[in-house]
Amino acid sequence: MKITTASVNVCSPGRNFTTLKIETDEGIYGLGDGTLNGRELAVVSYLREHLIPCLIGRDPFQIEDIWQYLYRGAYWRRGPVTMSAIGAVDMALWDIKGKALNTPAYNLLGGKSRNGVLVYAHANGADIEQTIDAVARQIDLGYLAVRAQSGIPGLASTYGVAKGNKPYEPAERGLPSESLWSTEKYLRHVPELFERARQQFGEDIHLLHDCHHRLTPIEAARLGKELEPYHLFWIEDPVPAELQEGFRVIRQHTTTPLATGEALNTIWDAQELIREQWIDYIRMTLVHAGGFTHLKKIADFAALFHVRTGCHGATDLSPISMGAALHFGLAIHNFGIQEHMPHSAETDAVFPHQYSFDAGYMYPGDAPGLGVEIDETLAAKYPYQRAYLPINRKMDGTLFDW
Ligand code: EZ4
Ligand code: CO
Repeated sequence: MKITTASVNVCSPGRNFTTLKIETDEGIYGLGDGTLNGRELAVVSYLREHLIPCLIGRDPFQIEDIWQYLYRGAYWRRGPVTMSAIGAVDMALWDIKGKALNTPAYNLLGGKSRNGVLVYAHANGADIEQTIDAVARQIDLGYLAVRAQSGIPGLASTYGVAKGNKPYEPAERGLPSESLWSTEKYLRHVPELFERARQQFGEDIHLLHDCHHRLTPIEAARLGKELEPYHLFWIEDPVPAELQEGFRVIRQHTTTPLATGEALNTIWDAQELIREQWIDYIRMTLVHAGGFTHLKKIADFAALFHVRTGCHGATDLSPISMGAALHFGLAIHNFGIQEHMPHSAETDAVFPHQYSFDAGYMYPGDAPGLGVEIDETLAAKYPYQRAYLPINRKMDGTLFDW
């Protein structure tokens, strides 16, 4: 089999998605997600100008060699743009191989290690009571694990909290919006939220929280300690993760489990975090971390150090990524949990898929390959629109982490 052509589709059914389609001389094609929220066209250009020309004529079954060719062969390595582009190619190649061998991708990864993929839902509200109501709604839908984010008194807006009862997930069209942040107000508020949540829901439900990179290590240590009585499943991204050693400080002070990695791209970004056992869950995704070929190596390395996966799965990743993540989560042994935000109806219509949710678990389906398609005619009705993630400043105007 040979790759004959490849093309990139960017559509915006509510938000932007980048899809790579690789076609072969046997009529089989594969799809990969290359979406990088707020920086989409950098990946599109990387694919169109630099990767696709290298793919034509290659045997799509030589996945490892193609991966190494694109990664090592560039000389310039790592980073979100490069790794998302390689991730899209890799996903599409696994899709082709599954279709060619007439088997779902999880079988190419070693087969099922479990019956279903535990997922966590998002719940948010303007204040604690509204957040508690939102958690209750997710439990009613059948979720066994829920991430809770609440508005903070004295702050007009914060990460994770939508205006009204809508699902939350930027980017926004137009130039970046700006919000104001106070770590002091945040740290006072969060333990109260989880005290209230445990009173309401008992111990059986898994509760999670995303700090979204906004604390210093010692602040995160304090939060982790104060949350210990409420037995969170994890706190996520307590600090920005460029400084892997920052996690050592947090770890010395708290038994609250730690998760990070949604903004990391290679094993080199996380190897100390994992080897030193400073985290419990690694959140890198197939799309932003070089596809199955690379994430499998990260997961296998993590397994040696009792670190499990907790892959990012917000709605800024396309349904192709979601489907792929479910094959991955079903197959690998050290799976922990998978993030799940349902996509909008428009997005689901553009990307018809085999995956499903039932009673807290998701299932990738048994279609060959990834089991996610794209309706190109419908996609064409939603042209790309520039959008940005928000900017965050401290109360005095200092630019801060969003
Ligand atoms: O902010 O995917 O856990 N989920 C997250 C997401 C990220 C977005 C960035 O594009 O942190 O909401
Ligand atoms: Co996050």
